[in-house]
Amino acid sequence: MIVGWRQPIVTNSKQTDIIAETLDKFHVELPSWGFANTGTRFGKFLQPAAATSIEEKFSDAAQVHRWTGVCPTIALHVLWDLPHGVKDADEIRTLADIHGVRPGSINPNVFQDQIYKYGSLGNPDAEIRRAALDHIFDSIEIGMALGSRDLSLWFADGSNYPGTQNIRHRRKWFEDGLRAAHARMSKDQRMLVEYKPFEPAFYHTDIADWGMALLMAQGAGPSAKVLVDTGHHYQAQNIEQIVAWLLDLGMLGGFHFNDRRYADDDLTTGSIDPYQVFRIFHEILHFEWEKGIRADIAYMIDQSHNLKGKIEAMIQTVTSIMEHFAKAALVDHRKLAKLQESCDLVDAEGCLKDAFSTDVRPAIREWARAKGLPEDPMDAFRQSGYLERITAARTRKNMAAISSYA
Ligand code: PSV
Ligand code: MN
Repeated sequence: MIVGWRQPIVTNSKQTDIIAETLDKFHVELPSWGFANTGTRFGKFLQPAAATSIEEKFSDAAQVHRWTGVCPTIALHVLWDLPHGVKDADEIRTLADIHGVRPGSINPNVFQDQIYKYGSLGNPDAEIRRAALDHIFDSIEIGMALGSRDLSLWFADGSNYPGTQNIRHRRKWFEDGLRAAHARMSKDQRMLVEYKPFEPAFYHTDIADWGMALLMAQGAGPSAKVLVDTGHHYQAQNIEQIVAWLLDLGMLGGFHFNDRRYADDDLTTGSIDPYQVFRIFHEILHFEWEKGIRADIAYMIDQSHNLKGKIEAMIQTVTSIMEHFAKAALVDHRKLAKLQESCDLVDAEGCLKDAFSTDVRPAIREWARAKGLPEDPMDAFRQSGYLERITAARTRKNMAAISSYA
């Protein structure tokens, strides 16, 4: 006998049923930008198989969905994916039909153009604020044309040097802009307001944290909610507490999943702090159990890998997210609620840890088998020959981009 070694906790048949039921209802959205060549501000390492067009992004996203079964939608970034605005909607619809992946959240881009050097909706220049708002209006129209519900707003606005911007004026301009955007949306659309405490602005960011995003969303109108990007927090911030508060206030709209070591690192979800992913899912599933309702949350991935193969990185992420969601579903909510009431600290924490320590992979494999999906999505993808095909088809295009860098 090896002293100190404990048998891993594996699922029993009741738990396998719980996991199957949970995964049946689970979807996570893929980011179109996760399939294209992207990099850091120091440079890009271009990949021969990276997607070079919106068609290739749909095709790659469809692969992830095909092997995992839980990614039926793809988030679109307007300037990158629909450069001609709503005129590109027909092409997107055709691609969705061909590849069997629907357009998901629509992400306006009010950070890339030269005019946004000093901000978009927070810019002191009223004409630039207007240009940003017009782009957001166009994005709302795209959402309507594609039947996609969520308008996902992230702003790079802020300043780099103390004293250089009027923080209060900018706050008001944001409030006005978001209210105007909300008034443009149809009743079926939602606005998600994302926050970020740093980068690219390093002194102040106009929507820096969940409290500011909450106030902005509440000020915009009833269909505006907060989007939590797990990378957009300071070290040691308790993200699951933010999640619990937003749930309780009916203001949690969605997630951008990734992981972080230092800042907004875009690391594979669960690669650095898997327990945190679990704790976030636990807060959601415990809320749903207690209230007897399903929280209306858009689960989305926001990762763009520079070093790992892009499709493999996405499959690895989706698999990790499924595992942590499944583990969170195994928490004995009734028992935990009682232990919390009686402040039975050791056993309450143990109850959480038992679920976290359970090896859910056999149950997920069983679920996949029952769905006609491969038990090992990564292996199925590797066996499919897709990567070899796209590498052959795309290398020249991607290499041309490399030589244009030289
Ligand atoms: C910004 O860091 C962000 O998290 C926003 O969600 C953007 O839309 C996305 O990354 C891609 O740049
Ligand atoms: Mn994000």
